[in-house]
Amino acid sequence: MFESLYDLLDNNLKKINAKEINISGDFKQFISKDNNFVIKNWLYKTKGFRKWRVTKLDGGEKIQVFNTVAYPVFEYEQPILGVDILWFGNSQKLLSVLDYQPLIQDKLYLEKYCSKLNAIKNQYSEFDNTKMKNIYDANKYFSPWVIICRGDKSNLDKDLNNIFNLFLKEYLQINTFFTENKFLNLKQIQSKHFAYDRYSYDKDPADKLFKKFFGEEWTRNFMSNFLFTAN
Ligand code: BLA
Repeated sequence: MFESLYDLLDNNLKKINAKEINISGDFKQFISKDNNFVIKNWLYKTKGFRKWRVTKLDGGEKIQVFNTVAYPVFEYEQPILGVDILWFGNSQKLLSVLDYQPLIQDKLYLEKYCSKLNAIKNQYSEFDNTKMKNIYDANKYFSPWVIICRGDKSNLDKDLNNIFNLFLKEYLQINTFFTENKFLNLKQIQSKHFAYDRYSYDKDPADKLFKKFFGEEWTRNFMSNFLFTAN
């Protein structure tokens, strides 16, 4: 599932000359002992991005996940791109979260780098949700315009591809036309990126799933050596 999102991303990565980086076989693809869950990962690097990772989890009817995070080079203060899209087949529920994850909560920074999100979601009313449960702190690495949809099959079929497409295009524009930092210097950017990984490592509810599907040892390795390497 989510092949169309993957293809969209792949096409855009090709356009920006992203190079695929080799990753260990255990991360490339890992299958649970009971054969019910398969996780696949990809890692890229390109001019404006020091790390762009993609994860697909295929758990059949139970769960499908498309997750991607783009870390700009430390020279650019632009937000980190974060996408977490989950389909729960048994309950037929979609959770999709897309954000330009801000490094700081300064109003002018948010306005400059994140406010385009508002224009995107205004076109898709069912994705116009910003309310989070309390897994993450909404004021830490999330923008005021984070796109959240708790929806169903109709949202999945109808709007998700268009939203992802717009979301990606706008974000890549910021990167392509980046000129100068106005809010943070290189050292501060680096430290925010590290803190983002540390924070996400601590908060991401994915590790509970991974432990259940793929075991403690693989999960620990995957969390620190693929998902959140800078923590
Ligand atoms: C929520 N993400 C979740 C949940 C799970 C995952 C199980 C809870 C689902 C629920 O509340 O019903 C699962 N996260 C994963 C998996 C991966 C993962 C399998 O990272 C695999 C790599 N999460 C991110 C990124 C963002 C993000 C980059 O990884 C940023 C956009 C957001 N996920 C995010 C948010 C929630 C969530 C905000 C909670 C939604 C809410 O509070 O309503």
